[in-house]
Amino acid sequence: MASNSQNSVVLGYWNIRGLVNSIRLLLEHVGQKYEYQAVDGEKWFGGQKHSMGLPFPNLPYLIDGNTKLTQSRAILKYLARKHGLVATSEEEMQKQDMVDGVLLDIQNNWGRLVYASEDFEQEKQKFMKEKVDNFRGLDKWLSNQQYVTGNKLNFLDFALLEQLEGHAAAMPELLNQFPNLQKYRERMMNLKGVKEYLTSDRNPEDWNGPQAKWGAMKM
Ligand SMILES: N[C@@H](CCC(=O)N[C@@H](CS)C(=O)NCC(=O)O)C(=O)O
Repeated sequence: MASNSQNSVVLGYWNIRGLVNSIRLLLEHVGQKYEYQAVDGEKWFGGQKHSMGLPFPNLPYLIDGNTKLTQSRAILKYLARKHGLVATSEEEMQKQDMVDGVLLDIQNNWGRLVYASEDFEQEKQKFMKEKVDNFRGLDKWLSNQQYVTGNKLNFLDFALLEQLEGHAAAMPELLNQFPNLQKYRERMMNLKGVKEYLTSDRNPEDWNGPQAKWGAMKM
């Protein structure tokens, strides 16, 4: 079956924000219908994982007709191409690739902090002193453009928004020093569908898997 934006797609993941929420934010913004499958751990590891025809079985997964994808960035980029949210000029593509790397660095630091901290409160203070260069860079980057690749919305804006939401929830003080990021967050929040989703009961309450030191899924 051909992919079509009118057809509903299927998105599966745990019932947490984790790696899936930037994808959901994009879907909600463009108004793409989707069925969200909150996966059950016993079923997933008990057989579902290897029964779905996924070439690299993992979570999140996306099914759109014959298209079956895993890897959160691959899913986000696929949907971005489908809905025209990718860079088109060479200059935008350079910005897109660079910001993609910056956001993955932020995601890795975040993952270490929330999953591997011995003492979360202590590590958080250290994090706010030592791990903010990329936030400082983005604050400057966004001083003269509305979105991360210029003045046209890009799929990475949903990835950045979700990261800002997580950091703001875990350490509200962090964003106080970055006025452009605060304005950007407000701008993103006011995009069609975004605030509606984030304040709806579709948006999972928990941020991370059950083993996390912050925002852990309640079992
Ligand atoms: N690089 C992958 C990482 C995927 C991943 O680690 N998924 C975790 C949740 S965040 C999981 O529980 N996967 C299910 C599994 O390992 O079977 C991505 O970006 O999608």
